[in-house]
Amino acid sequence: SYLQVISRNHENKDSVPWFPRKMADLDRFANQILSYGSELDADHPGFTDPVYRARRKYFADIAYNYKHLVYLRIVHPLTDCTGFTLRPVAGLLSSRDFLAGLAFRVFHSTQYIRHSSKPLYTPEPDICHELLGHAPLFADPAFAQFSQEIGLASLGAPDEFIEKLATCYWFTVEFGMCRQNGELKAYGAGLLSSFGELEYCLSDKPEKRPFDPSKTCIQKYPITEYQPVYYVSESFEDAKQKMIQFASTIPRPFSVRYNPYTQTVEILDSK
Ligand code: TIH
Ligand code: FE2
Repeated sequence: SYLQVISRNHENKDSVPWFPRKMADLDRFANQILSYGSELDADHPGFTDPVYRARRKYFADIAYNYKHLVYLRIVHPLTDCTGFTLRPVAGLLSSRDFLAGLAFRVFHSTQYIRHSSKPLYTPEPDICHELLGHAPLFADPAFAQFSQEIGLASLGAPDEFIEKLATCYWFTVEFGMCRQNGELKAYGAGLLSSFGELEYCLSDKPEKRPFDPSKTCIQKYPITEYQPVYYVSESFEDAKQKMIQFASTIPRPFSVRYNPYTQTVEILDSK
């Protein structure tokens, strides 16, 4: 069956890339971060600050050694509302691994704080971004479902679709805007945690387009400056329906369903 062709390195192009099937499988991601969270580039505002660097390393080491169920569960309000949990990560994950976490309602989170010399905007996520930006949204049931749909769609998907899903994630979960009672609002975590960009996105400087996954998924975007384009959803419910529709166009020889009782991904044979 296709299960035999699920492999970690995609030796053969018809094989399905490996993906986590149970919660503890997420422990594997710790060893495959793309860069360690305490290695700062020379242009990072904290580069020449030894106290800041020591603290970054302290947090990265804790995250690196984190195992499912070993640490006490934190952020109870999140868990109570939607079952979403935050899991520390020691550095940047690949899009594939990061999105896979969402299928389990697990959000991989940084722990360090931005350098105090640049409070209004930082190009890298930090604890202000995770807690002020992401946590409140993951406590919303419709938004939690929307996020999990992106995660489920990513499991075993071909690389080109991972990139498209990551782009949809960027323009919704990170930089999404929506309408509420006719008013334009920001809900993306990158906007909520950046006082600078929040003000900018609500001005008439950037372009705003309606969220449509099949178009949004190919939009290029900068990662170190304010976004030139934002995508606007009618509601989280509407965004979710559009995502589900888009996910159904991803070629995959099976479909998946999350079983919350066992915290496992079930594979359904026929699509
Ligand atoms: N730019 C955001 C902030 O300053 O809070 C942080 C990030 C959003 C998305 C990626 S990093
Ligand atoms: Fe984020």
